[in-house]
Formats: sequence, C-alpha cells, structure tokens
Amino acid sequence: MGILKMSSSISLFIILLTMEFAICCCGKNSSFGCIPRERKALLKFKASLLDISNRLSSWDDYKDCCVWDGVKCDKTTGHVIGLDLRNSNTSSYEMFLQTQGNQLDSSLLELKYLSYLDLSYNDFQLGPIPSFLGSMKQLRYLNLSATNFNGIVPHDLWSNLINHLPRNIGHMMPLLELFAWSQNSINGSIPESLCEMKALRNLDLSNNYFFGTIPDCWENSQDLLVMRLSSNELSGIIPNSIGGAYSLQWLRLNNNSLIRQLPSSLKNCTNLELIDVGENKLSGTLPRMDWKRLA
Ligand SMILES: *[C@@H]1O[C@H](CO)[C@@H](O)[C@H](O)[C@H]1NC(C)=O
Ligand SMILES: *[C@@H]1O[C@H](CO)[C@@H](O)[C@H](O)[C@H]1NC(C)=O
Ligand SMILES: *[C@@H]1O[C@H](CO)[C@@H](O)[C@H](O)[C@H]1NC(C)=O
Ligand SMILES: *[C@@H]1O[C@H](CO)[C@@H](O)[C@H](O)[C@H]1NC(C)=O
Ligand SMILES: *[C@@H]1O[C@H](CO)[C@@H](O)[C@H](O)[C@H]1NC(C)=O
Ligand SMILES: CC(=O)N[C@H]1CO[C@H](CO)[C@@H](O)[C@@H]1O
Repeated sequence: MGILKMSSSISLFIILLTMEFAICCCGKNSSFGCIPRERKALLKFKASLLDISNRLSSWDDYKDCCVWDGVKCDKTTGHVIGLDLRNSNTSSYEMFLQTQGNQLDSSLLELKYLSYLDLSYNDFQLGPIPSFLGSMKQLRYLNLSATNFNGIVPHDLWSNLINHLPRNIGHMMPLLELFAWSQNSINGSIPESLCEMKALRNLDLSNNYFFGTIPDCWENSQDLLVMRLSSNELSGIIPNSIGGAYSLQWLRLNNNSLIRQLPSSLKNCTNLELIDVGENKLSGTLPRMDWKRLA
C-alpha cells in the first residue's frame, strides 16, 4: 500500500514536471519569441561595441531579445527581422555606438531573417567596409549613412571588387529597396550592378569620393523614386538611360564634375519634383519639359 502510494505520488510528480517543461518550452517559442541563437548573436554584436551612452542597456535584461531597444522580431516565427540602431542625436558624439576594434562584428550574419538594418550616424572608426555585408542577401533596407567607414574593403575577401564598392553588390543584395551609404569616405566608381537591384526605390550615395561616370544602365529602373549622388567627384555625362527611371521624384546630382547638357530622355520622368544639378560643369539647353512642376 505504502509503495503504491509512493509510486503514484512519484508519477504525479513526473506529470507535473512534464507539464512544467511543456509550458516552459512553448513559452520559449511564443511569449519569449526570441530565438536563442539570434539572442546570442546580438549579445556578441553588443560586446563588440563601445556603448558610452548605454543605448543598449536593455540588451540582456530580458530573456526575450524581441523587446530589446531597436530589435524587431517576426511575430509568428520569432526571428529577428529588423535592427534599428540609428543614432538620432547627431549633435552628440557621446551618443554614438563605436566599434572597439576597427571592424564591424560579423555576428550579424547569424540573423538570417534580418531585412532591415539601420546603423546610421554611429562611429565605426574609419574601419574597412565589412565584407560580410555582402552575404546578407535578404536585406531590403540598408542605411549605413555617416558611419565613418573609410571605404577600404579587404581585398582578400571581396576579390572581384572594382575600387571600393564591390562590383557585384547588386547581386549580393538583390532585394534592396533602400540603399543609403552617404557621408562616408567611399572612394571608387559606382558599380553598374546597382541597376540589378530590381526593387530599388531609394539610392543615396551622396557625400563620398565616388569618381568616374554615372553608370548608364537605368533602362529598367521603373521603381526608383529617389537618387542622390551629390557631392562626389563624378564626371562625364548624365546618362541617357536615366529616362528609364521614369518614376523618379528626386534627382540630386549637384556638386560633381558632370559635363554637357541634361539628357533629353529626362522629359520621360514626369513625376520629378526636385532636380538639383547645380555646381557641375553642365552646359547647353534644358530639355523641354514641364519645369513649372519642379520645386
Ligand atoms: C543630444 O545630446 C546632447 C549632449 O549629450 C544633449 O544635450 C541633447 O539634449 C541631446 N538631444 C536630444 C534631442 O536628445
Ligand atoms: C539614412 O539615415 C540617415 C541618418 O539617420 C537619415 O538622415 C537618412 O534620411 C536615411 N536615408 C534614407 C534614404 O532614408
Ligand atoms: C581615392 O583612391 C585613389 C586611388 O586609390 C587615390 O589616389 C585617391 O587619393 C583617393 N581619394 C581620396 C579622397 O581618398
Ligand atoms: C561639394 O563636395 C565637396 C567634396 O567633394 C565638399 O567638400 C563640399 O562641401 C561640397 N559642397 C557643397 C556646397 O555641398
Ligand atoms: C520612357 O518611359 C517609358 C514608360 O513610360 C519607357 O517604356 C521608355 O523606355 C522610356 N524611354 C526612355 C528613353 O527611357
Ligand atoms: C526557439 C524556437 O524553437 N523557435 C522556432 C519557433 O517556431 C518557428 C516556426 O515554426 C521556428 O522557425 C523557430 O526556429
């Protein structure tokens, strides 16, 4: 009798234990959301940074990395899909996240479902452009503006690069809708493969040291709304294929060394609200278009 009682209480104990385990497990994938491997990667990324203003203080307090500041997860799968570490206080150097070494940590590669990455206005210490970015094929939004990269890509890793943006960047990140890499010191030519980013709507490479010509490959860029290439060292003509980007609303090419006149194909871009081609060496007549619409 005694033995029976004991064994039933043991099995009750086991049942309770199993139940608790089940609750715990479900919790991990529903209410806790965060995938352990991705949490670990984020912590590794944090550890690689100098965080003077304690911006990432919430990173660790909770098991669920999905509630950490700047982290966004998919509600059903729990995977990290967005990382927004944009520094909104650009007046204060103290607010910047800084790299401790001179290379952005590749732990972000663990975030296989990351589609939104904004690290703008942080200080990556004139380090090289991190080559691992080229493996983030799933990115749709990438803003690395004013991040103090100096444009040197390690040659052994991105061997087929032309100058300093990899020549095949369009194939590396084919889904990009927004590509902003302004206000850095990137030096080199603008890769033609940018035109292969079929979903590209917003391109900002202004305020760098890009030289050479604007690639002539925009025939199929119907989705492009904004193109900013201002304040570089671009020369040559504005290519005629720009007329293929007929949805363009903003075109900023000012402060370069562009020559000759605006291409006549530009009159195809009937949605233009702003065009700035000042501070160049342009000449000749403006193409006939409805300039009254322009600001
Ligand atoms: C930005 O940082 C400076 C210096 O730390 C501070 O005085 C200012 O209030 C901050 N601005 C905002 C909008 O947070
Ligand atoms: C990229 O980030 C910078 C700085 O936060 C911001 O000013 C800019 O508007 C962003 N670029 C685009 C194209 O959204
Ligand atoms: C850009 O790179 C070229 C060749 O590598 C070099 O001669 C030039 O000084 C660089 N320009 C800037 C502004 O860094
Ligand atoms: C024009 O570009 C140069 C660098 O190429 C920069 O130093 C200068 O401030 C820019 N000027 C304007 C008016 O933006
Ligand atoms: C002008 O736009 C049309 C679509 O509206 C496009 O089919 C055509 O190729 C464009 N022409 C040029 C010269 O880019
Ligand atoms: C932590 C964990 O197991 N996460 C899983 C939750 O469920 C989604 C979708 O079934 C998986 O993709 C995650 O790996």
